[in-house]
Amino acid sequence: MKDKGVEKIYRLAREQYARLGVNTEQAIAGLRKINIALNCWQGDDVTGFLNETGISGGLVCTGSYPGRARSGEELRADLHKALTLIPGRHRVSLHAIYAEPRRPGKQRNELETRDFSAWIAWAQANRLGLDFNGTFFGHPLAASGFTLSARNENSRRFWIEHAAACRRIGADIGRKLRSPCVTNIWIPDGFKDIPFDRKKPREILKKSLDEIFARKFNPRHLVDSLEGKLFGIGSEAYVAGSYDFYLSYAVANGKMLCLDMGHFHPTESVADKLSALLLYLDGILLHISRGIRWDSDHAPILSDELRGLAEEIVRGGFLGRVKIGLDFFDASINRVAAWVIAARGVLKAFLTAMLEPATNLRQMERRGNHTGRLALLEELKTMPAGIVWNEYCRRQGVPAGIEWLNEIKKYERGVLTRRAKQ
Ligand code: RNT
Ligand code: ZN
Repeated sequence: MKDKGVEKIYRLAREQYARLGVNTEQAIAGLRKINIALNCWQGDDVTGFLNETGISGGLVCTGSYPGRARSGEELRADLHKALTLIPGRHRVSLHAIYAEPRRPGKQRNELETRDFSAWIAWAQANRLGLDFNGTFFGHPLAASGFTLSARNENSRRFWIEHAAACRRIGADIGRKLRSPCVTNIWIPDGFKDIPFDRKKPREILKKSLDEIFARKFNPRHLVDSLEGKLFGIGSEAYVAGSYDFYLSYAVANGKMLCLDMGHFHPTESVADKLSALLLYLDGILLHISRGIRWDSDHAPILSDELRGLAEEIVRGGFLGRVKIGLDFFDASINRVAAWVIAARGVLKAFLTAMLEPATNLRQMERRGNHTGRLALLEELKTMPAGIVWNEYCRRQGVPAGIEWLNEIKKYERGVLTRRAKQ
């Protein structure tokens, strides 16, 4: 639709919201402040550039859509394309395997900031923040299924050194980009079958983390985060770094906890956890993902689950303490489109959360008017949030509505398909 049309319809939607006591301009201003970290690993099916054994750690990426990025240049070009179709200013989350060392064969425990200099220069040029993740999988020293909780001291040492390298890199990135680099640790450690000793790996993991975090960095440069999991492929019976483990560790040591939406029992609500956790934790990192039947890492969509999460963050006033990252990998659809669908979905979830008549709803609840609360919440579901969204996109100079897909089609014809033929 032409710009004039979008604006005109927006004015009607603004009035409709105003009648409920909602200021759409305030919601638009709030939405501008939200940064989402696009997960770089969606662009190449979690392969990376280090020519090691590739994905595993129980992670599975299915599909063979043409055009997977095979180098830093290709991956950055794809991310750039996606970012032009997502309104607002965002971030990119890297994994250690996306290093581009000059010397081939550089080991993960030897990685240095200069191995990420192309990413840093690109982020500076595009005014993007960067976050970071250690890569504790897809490596011969992770083949036993244990890394930071390994009984084998050689392996454990290697992974401690890797984590230490990641933190040094993260701190440098945060300093150079003047924005704290959230540096996340997720390890695949666990048993496929029922363990006899559940205690030992956790004791070792605690010791390893204590060694890793002994070095202190300026929190304006580096923020550490820890990601637990319920189970994985190959760690069905036991996961050393469980939710309970990391929650306790994070509270005791002032670390950020990472909640991945695919890492809980399917009936467990991540949204409901926030107001409890944030009474004790300074901050939370979200890995926004969509599991279907298991931790399948589908691209996030505007689901009730995602909306519920955004609502909790907005209602609780937690925006300053919750870092929003994407975590999924789907090679069955256009990988660049997947980022756009995911990020636009997340932003729409935040927009609808910001379009709630919070004062009114809070007052009803306080007065015990549960009928009114339910009625109003139902009414909100069919309010014209999509029109406010289109206006926001128009103001940000990003295609409103499904028009963004034309840009992807052009990119697919001009870049991705050609890539696949090379
Ligand atoms: C694995 C974790 C982890 C990874 C990425 C690649 O279950 O979710 O965050 O998905 O780091
Ligand atoms: Zn995750």
